[in-house]
Amino acid sequence: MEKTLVLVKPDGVQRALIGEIISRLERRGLRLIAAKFMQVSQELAETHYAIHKGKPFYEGLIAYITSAPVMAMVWEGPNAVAAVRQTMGATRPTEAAPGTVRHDFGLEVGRNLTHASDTPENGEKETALWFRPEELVSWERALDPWYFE
Ligand code: DAT
Ligand code: MG
Repeated sequence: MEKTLVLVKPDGVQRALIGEIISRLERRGLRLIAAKFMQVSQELAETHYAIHKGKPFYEGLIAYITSAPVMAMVWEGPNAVAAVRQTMGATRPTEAAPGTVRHDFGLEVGRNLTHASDTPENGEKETALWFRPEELVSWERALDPWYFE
């Protein structure tokens, strides 16, 4: 089953949007397999965003993600990566489609509320970066056959 790492970033936590964001993913039919509320270390932030090192927004991005706790989660399901990216919307809230999290709650790219893995490979890599294997819960929902064909 495809996995994706989802973060409710510090602005989402401070604005009390954790429940709203989880609710949207639950209603979509995705299955939660791991979650923790945590303060992100400088080291984890730098590893997670290593691909953006050197870009003009990098320092601000690291400061943002470490500025308050985040809600880190792993969700799984068929096409979980694409489904969650779609639910979150485009990186810039002003380019995100109406009905997406970033559109409905955001204004600026530097306060875009969530992270979601961008490929299935990164879903696996980011899951391994943020969670220990024993923190992942393998389970079946009674309603899985009504969400997953
Ligand atoms: P996404 O979070 O949609 O996967 P990304 O991986 O390209 O986007 O960038 C990671 C984060 O960095 C993004 O959520 C917000 C910030 N960011 C990206 N591009 C930016 C830009 N041009 N100016 C400011 N912040 C930016
Ligand atoms: Mg990204």
